[in-house]
Amino acid sequence: MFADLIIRSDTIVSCEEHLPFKAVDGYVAVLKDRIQSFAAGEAPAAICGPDTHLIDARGQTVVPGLIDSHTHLIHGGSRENELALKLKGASYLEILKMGGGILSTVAATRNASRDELKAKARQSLDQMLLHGTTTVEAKSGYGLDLENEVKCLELARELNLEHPVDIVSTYMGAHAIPAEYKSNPDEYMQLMLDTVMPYVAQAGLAEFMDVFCEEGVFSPAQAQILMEAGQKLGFKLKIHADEIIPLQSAELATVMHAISADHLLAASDEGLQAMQDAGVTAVLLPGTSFYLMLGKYAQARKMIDKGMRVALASDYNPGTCPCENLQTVMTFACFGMHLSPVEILQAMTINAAHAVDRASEIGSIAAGKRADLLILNAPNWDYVVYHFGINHVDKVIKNGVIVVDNGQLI
Ligand code: IZC
Ligand code: ZN
Repeated sequence: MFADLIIRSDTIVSCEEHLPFKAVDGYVAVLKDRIQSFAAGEAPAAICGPDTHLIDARGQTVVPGLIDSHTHLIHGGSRENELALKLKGASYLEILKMGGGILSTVAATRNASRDELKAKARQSLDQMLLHGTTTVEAKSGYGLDLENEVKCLELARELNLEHPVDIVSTYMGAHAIPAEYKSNPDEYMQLMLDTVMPYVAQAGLAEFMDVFCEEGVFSPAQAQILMEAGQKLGFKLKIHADEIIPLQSAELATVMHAISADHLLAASDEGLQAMQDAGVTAVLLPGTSFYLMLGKYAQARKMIDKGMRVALASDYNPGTCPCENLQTVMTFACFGMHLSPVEILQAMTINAAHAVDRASEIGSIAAGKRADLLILNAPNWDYVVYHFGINHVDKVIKNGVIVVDNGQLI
């Protein structure tokens, strides 16, 4: 069968499961939306037909499309007003307690029309794609009530169909206690358990469920109740675990067979070991550590050295990481967490695919997988992390189609 597209490069990093990743001097052949074959050397004549599009990417680097496995994509408004408070020393949880933070974004999201929210999210998806992200996990959690959570999840579903970036949808009603339930949080728990979660599950609006387990937000006991109910409804689980205050949520993630536990700056050694034993992926968000001015990062070096599966994501959200660009996150992962460029690549490709339970479909260059590929203006992968602050993307191929060319959206 003739390929639709063949990319020839001397530096193809396929990102199959385990390090070390060796760059291959070879070709990637694409047929329809899939990788037809990937091998060293020249493409055989048998797959080069008269209509096969050839891209000569020698001198450039080819890698799988990046997967951003943790974002809060759909929201109204922005929170630059918090910057002055933060610079004066107000902490994230203090701002939230004052009714700011997430709750101000909830108000902006509820007040925004569908069209406004969609246009804003579309702009973010464009930025992600331009910087090499081809699949993004997107959490709800700024509507909180039934109407507005459903509004945001339906928009994610529409955008998934309309935009080249694939969206993996997560219901996160357990993101904050809404202002109207401030004095009665149990009633909000009941609203999620009795009404919102069954509706979202029944309508097929989310594949995952996530809980912000944090002091003053949802306790581990509340998180467990929600996760058990979510599991019964068929959601796969994620948890914002041990970000600021240690609450043994890494342990909870393991008990609940979550697909991932995210953040983990304050996770205990036992919790990390339990995650490793149970195969729970650690999703680390160094852009957030930087932006919260925490002066520390999750212990990525230790986690990787002990053999845990680590993914890196943006946490794109209006409060703690207003940044869609995974290449920026690479900078913090390298210079903050001391991860090597290939460890970072693994954490944003195959390991991130595991974090969204899509490892058989995406995350590496292998025959049969989706043809999600980046062609980078860099002579080797290390160069991409080394030369920070610019966009290295030349071309993005999504499902076999060139959607970014010469650094521009098509
Ligand atoms: O809007 O602050 N951490 N949720 C949990 C967030 C950050 C997003 C936000
Ligand atoms: Zn988050």
